[in-house]
Amino acid sequence: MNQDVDVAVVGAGFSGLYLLHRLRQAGLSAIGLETGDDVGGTWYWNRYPGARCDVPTTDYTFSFDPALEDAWTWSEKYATQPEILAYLRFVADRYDLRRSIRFATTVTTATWDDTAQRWQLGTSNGAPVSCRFYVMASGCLSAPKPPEIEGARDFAGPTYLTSRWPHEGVDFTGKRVAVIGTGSSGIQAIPLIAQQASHLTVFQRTPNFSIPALNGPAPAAAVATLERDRAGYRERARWSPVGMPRQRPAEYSWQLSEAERRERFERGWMSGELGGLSTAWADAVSDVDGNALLSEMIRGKIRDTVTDPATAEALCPQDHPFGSKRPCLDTGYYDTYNRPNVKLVDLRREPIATITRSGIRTAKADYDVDAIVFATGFDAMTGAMLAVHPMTGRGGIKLDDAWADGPKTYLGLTVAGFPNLFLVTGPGSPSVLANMAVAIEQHVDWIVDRITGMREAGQTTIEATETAQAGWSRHVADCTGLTLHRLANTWYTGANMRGKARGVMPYTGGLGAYRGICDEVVSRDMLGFRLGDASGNTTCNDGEVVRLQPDVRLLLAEMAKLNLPAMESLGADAARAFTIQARASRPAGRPVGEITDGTLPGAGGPLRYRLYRPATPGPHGVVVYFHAGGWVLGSHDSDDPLCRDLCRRSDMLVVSIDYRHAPEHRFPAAAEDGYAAVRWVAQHAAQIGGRPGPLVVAGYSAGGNVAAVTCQLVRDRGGAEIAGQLLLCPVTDHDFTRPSYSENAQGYHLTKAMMHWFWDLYCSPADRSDPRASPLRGELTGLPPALVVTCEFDPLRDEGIAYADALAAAGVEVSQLQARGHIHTSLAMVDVIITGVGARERMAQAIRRFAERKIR
Ligand code: N01
Repeated sequence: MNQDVDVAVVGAGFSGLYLLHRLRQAGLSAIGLETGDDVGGTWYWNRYPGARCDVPTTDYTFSFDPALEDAWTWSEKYATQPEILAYLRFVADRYDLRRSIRFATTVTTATWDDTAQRWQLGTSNGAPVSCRFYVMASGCLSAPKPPEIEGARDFAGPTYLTSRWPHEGVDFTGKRVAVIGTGSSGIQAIPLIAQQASHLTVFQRTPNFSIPALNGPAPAAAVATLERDRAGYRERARWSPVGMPRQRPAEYSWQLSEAERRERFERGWMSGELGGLSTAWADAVSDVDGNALLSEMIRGKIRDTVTDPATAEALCPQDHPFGSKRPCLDTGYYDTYNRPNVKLVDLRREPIATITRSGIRTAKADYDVDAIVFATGFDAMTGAMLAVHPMTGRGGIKLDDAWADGPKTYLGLTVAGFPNLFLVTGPGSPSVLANMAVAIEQHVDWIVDRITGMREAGQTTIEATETAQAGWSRHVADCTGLTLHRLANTWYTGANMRGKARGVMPYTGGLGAYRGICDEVVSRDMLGFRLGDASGNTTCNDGEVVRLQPDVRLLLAEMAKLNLPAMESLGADAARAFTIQARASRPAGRPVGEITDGTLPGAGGPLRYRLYRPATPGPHGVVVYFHAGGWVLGSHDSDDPLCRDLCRRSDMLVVSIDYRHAPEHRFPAAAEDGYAAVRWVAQHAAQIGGRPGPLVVAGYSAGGNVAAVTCQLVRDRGGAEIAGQLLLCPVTDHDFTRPSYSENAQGYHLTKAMMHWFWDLYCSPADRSDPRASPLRGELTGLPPALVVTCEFDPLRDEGIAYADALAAAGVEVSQLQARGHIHTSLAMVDVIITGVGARERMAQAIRRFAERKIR
């Protein structure tokens, strides 16, 4: 006989408990299925010495019921496992949840019955379960990684897994103990085991970054902040990137002096919070250079603490940036290696050969021990879900086949092909990168709201579409590009498991942004879901919820809040003043070797230029650069961050020209100045410290127009040799009928109305077909090689592509970079739009290659 319920919930940890509570409140029948014999989830199993949370208890707690918060007081800043388990038992009792949970019960199989529109679950204990909705609340770190070390079964003494620790505890007094693994579990357990054991040998394969937890009572300031406005604090947490309201720094590492960086580092180190260091400066965990400074300071702390230099060096992580792998919080971890009874074995120098009857044999020695502790981690994020085997969706599809190349989900909540299955904190959701308590509440609320909403609408099935899921995978990957997680081999990427597909599994775009996206899916008529009723009728608003790059999306959202006036309504002078003011708020560009200003003769009088010289010894190849601004706005320094970036990445000298602007100087002033400037730079390359010979010409937007026109003029009139042209989102034509003008007419910074305004100020309609205004209409043969960069959400996209296609048709060597998810302005926003890094690198490589090919 089946047990029939509306919803089956697998797991009775934080997620399962809150789910059962909400489902019951909603009047749905539900059963919890839990392998353990009590509630607690990860806090039920991980009872090793030293186990604590690494998110402060002021944050690591349920927030759905203020009365619950009043009823419970945490005793420490970071609670121990017994206290967290006691809290979860308290929650289960308070809401009388145990009566809905079948303990000591593992879900063995799960099968979708398309006719009944129900899931059928096989269980290890008791009746099978038939449910309309099936929710895996089984945790991200709950399936232990099998010990994969040869000989593990041969050891004569006891072995322990940190994640399956005996309930009665273990007494290591007088014992020689080995600990294998130095992740969070190992790093928490090692100091306590060292205090008890007669001797401890730690077998470390990869050192981790760890910072002192400085545990104690919850800090008074944190408690006061919370108590002053608890509801407001919790709400800010829900919309914050990591589920904890914390200040984010505005300053980048290169804007701070060494002393300022040191001061911030020490403050972060003494904060006793993981976020204390990752927010030391704006690029601490998003940029390799900003991170290297931080990582080295942490290594300095390790060297200062550990007295034996060789041990200290072995403990210093060198193979991954801080934060790319989950950093640890510890209590006396590094000090432990100064104890006479502790030895570190560096498995990079002497790998484990086998475990023997009496201990561990490495490539260099035998270490005899009485007990072995495996702190070797988990089959993270997917392990517990795939442990339900088989999990069979619509048409017989198996989850392990669907995920053979890595997990694919929509929002980390659902899987195409698996109707009415929900995952709590599944792969593709912020989960382990956020405060789990807050992440879980968001997921549970979203799931229960969908189920109740469907009940009201008479719907019985919900399933993600393939389109939505593929779009989500792309967005998750785009977000990954904003972080350094891709640079480390970790359980985040599946790299800790032999044979597991690789890829960053959690959503790195931030919890607040993610919450907004989940809400958007609902407000856009359940975008990307197919909903059905009992008669087989379905509705589906198919599509991708996020098509912009994640940082572009955030930028546009922030700009929308500012409610800025339309540029074209301001008049040229006010628009100029406005853009100068706006520029002042952006990050200063990174240092280059030298920046100098000068003047050169233009077509109608002197023009200012700014010269960016690399820090490397010259002479350097030369790029003449024309700035953006619709022929109306900007100057030789207005694209400063982009010019610095091009200079640094290409190792070339960049000369940015302040060509004349409209409406004071209308067409063809800008074009003629472009030609004059290139000719002058070509003739004076050596004088300004550049390498004489062919130049590269580059330009962005209207500057791209000037660059393209200049190349045509130089071909026709001579006066310089051009090795190549870089055209970033160039204006190439005056035709407003191309699709990108209607698709991206507004909402993406540069608008169609602005382009009309720019054209009107610059060039009368009668002149617009002149190739000096619309280079697409000119003769294109014999032009220098080009890289044309276009952005997907730019009104100018299609004319850029048209120009590249026309160049190719005319026999010009041309490559295109079509930047997906970017807007007209995003690639120039260095250090703001991080996802533009790849495109900026490609542009720099291209100009360098143009120049080098000509030299050879
Ligand atoms: O597991 P891990 P964990 N031979 O995978 C090593 C959360 N957590 O249980 O890196 C030798 O991080 C492995 O070496 P390597 C937290 O999110 C939170 O410690 O693969 N060594 C590594 O050193 C955390 O990140 C809390 O080279 C082997 C270690 O074992 C996550 O859980 C507390 C090996 C495994 O580290 C996982 O942490 C605890 C082998 N064959 C955990 N196989 C808090 O809240 C593996 N290793 C504080």
